[in-house]
Amino acid sequence: MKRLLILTALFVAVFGKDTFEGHQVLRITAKDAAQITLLKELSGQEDLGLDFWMEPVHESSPVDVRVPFNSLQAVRAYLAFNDIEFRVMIEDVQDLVDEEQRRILKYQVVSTDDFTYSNYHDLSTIYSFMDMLVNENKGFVSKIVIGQSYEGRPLNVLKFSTGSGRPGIWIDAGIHCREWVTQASGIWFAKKIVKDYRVDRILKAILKKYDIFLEIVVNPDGYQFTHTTNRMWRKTRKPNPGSRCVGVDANRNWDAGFGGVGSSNDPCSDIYRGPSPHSEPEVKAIVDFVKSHGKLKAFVSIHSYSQMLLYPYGYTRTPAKDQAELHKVAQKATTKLQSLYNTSYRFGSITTTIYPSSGGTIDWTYNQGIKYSYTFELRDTGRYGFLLPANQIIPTAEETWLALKVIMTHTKNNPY
Ligand code: 0X9
Ligand code: ZN
Repeated sequence: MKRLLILTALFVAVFGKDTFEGHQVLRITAKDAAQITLLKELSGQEDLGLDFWMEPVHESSPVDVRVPFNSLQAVRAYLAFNDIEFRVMIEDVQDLVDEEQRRILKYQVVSTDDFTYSNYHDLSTIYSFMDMLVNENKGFVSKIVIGQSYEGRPLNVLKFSTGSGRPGIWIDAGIHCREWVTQASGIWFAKKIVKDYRVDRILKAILKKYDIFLEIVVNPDGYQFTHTTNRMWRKTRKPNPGSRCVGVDANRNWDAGFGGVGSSNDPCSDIYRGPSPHSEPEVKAIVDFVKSHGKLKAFVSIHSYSQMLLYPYGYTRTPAKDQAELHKVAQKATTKLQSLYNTSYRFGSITTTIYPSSGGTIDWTYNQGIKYSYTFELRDTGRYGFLLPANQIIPTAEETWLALKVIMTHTKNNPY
């Protein structure tokens, strides 16, 4: 094993890429609040380098954590000593990362018909995909640049429109850059829309009244970083003054209960909220767009993983004013989703279904008056987590699309 570690260090030095050799993902099941407290203490031990894929918040939901090889013994001992149950979900994280890398094709695509939707792609390939789609569908698809990322990349939004002066429906993906199935699904949705908008009666009816806006890569700097340097990166890439740690959790950065429960003021935390609301250019760009558009009627922000459809709120236990309606629509959408491949989804408010978390996207959009504000957590439930194999991209996107159409149709049928 020592040789392996030396090799690993060498690999990082030569290729500049973090490796996850020997890292395991453990699923920890806390029995009670006391054990949750013990897990929170564990997560505060920065030297262990733990990466919580699911935060320890309440004993009702398990906690997934990536444990570096060097910390495995200590973590296992800590869990055993405190009589906390766990099992291994991923034996060796690097094996999955390697497999994923092998499948990423580096090739020049000339049309969106040649594009491989069943693969993950790097940022430049996704950006060329968008340009190709726009060129192939002039008059229907256009690209709007809503701002620039911290590192100066364009923040591209695709607009699908068959008329002018219409209200809009917003869909975004990839605010957490390591959730690769979300950007990949976004690409598939874009192509699906251009293939179907003349022939699918449901989509046609939606586009007769609404424009659709799709931001496939909300966090491009982070996405690039997950390809070049650290596959497990979650946050933005802006340095934090006075800290050696980089980045903000863009899903804690919105002005909705900012700084409250389920967020951190520690720049080294993966749920660091940032110095102030909308401090991240990637968030501010959407905020400005939402305000200047003024007529968005549905807002769907796509994450992974855990198979859930969530509505506000995350920062408070107080039910949203429209909870009953949001709940009914979520039920209908998840039923439709399940009808395709029998993928089962839980649904409900963020606080009661996943965990309390403040400063999240859809709490802000809901408070702006966008009633149909939803967050998806796509596949899976933890077998692969953020490393969902590429052969699940298309089925994931297909089933999610059915749910999206339910939400969009409900929005169309219930104008406000
Ligand atoms: O913690 C999160 O940001 C989300 N889970 S994830 O594994 N994709 O990171 C849940 C967020 C719930 N949504 C809001 N608080 N808006
Ligand atoms: Zn996420």
